[in-house]
Amino acid sequence: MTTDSNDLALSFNSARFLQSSSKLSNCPPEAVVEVAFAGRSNAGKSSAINSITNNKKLARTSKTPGRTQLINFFSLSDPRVRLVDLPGYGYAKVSLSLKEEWGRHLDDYLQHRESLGGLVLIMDIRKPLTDFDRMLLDWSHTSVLPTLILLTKADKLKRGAAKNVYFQVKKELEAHSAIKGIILFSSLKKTGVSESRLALGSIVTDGLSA
Ligand SMILES: Nc1nc2c(ncn2[C@@H]2O[C@H](COP(=O)(O)OP(=O)(O)OP(=O)(O)O)[C@@H](O)[C@H]2O)c(=O)[nH]1
Ligand SMILES: [Mg+2]
Repeated sequence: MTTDSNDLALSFNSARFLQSSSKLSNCPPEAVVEVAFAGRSNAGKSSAINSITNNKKLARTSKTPGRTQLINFFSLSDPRVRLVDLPGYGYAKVSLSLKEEWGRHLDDYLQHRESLGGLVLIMDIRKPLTDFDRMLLDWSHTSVLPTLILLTKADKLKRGAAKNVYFQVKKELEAHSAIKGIILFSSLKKTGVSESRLALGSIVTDGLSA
C-alpha cells in the first residue's frame, strides 16, 4: 500500500465485512495493522466507518444507542489491513452485567490485541472529552498508540461554534504526543472524509513499515 490518495481511496472503498466477535478469543487471526474506531455509544462510530469506506451499508448504524455490541472486523483489499468497529461505551440502559462484560471485552481487545496499530476516537462535537474518552486518551498516550480524533456530527453546530470546540480540544490535548490529527467530521455532510482517509492512510503505512 502507498500513501497515494487515489490508492487509499480505492482501498477504503474496497472494505468488506469480515466477522463479528464477542470476545478476544473469537477474533480473527491477527492482521498486520488494525485501526479501531472507539467512542461513546451513539457518537457515530459506525456511520464514520461507512463514510470513510463510502459504503452506507457496511457497518450497521442506529438511532438507538448500543447498536454495535460486538467487535466488527472489516478487511480492506490489502489483506494486512483492517478497520474495527468497537462497541460504544457509556450506554446506560443495558444491564450492569452486560455493561461489565462489554467493558471487559473492549478492554481485552485494547490491551491485548497485538495488531492494534491505531485508534480513531469518535466524539460527538457537542459532547467531547467525556471521562471515558479521557481515559482512553490517557491510555493511548502511555501506550504510544497513534490516535486520530474525529469530532463528528459537526453539521449540528454552526461553523464558528464547531471551530471553537476544535481549538478547545486541540489545546487540551497538546501534550498527547500520539495524536495524529483532530478532524471536524460529519457523516451526514461528508465533512472531513478525505482528510480522515489521508490520516488513516499514514497511520496504516507507518504500521505496515514498523
Ligand atoms: N447529524 C448527524 N447524525 C449522525 C452523524 N453520524 C451519525 N449520526 C447519527 O447518530 C446515530 C448513531 O450513529 P451510529 O453510527 O450508529 O453510532 P455508533 O457510535 O456506531 O453507536 P453504537 O454502535 O450504538 O455505539 C444515528 O442515528 C446516525 O444517523 C453525523 O455526522 N451527523
Ligand atoms: Mg455502532
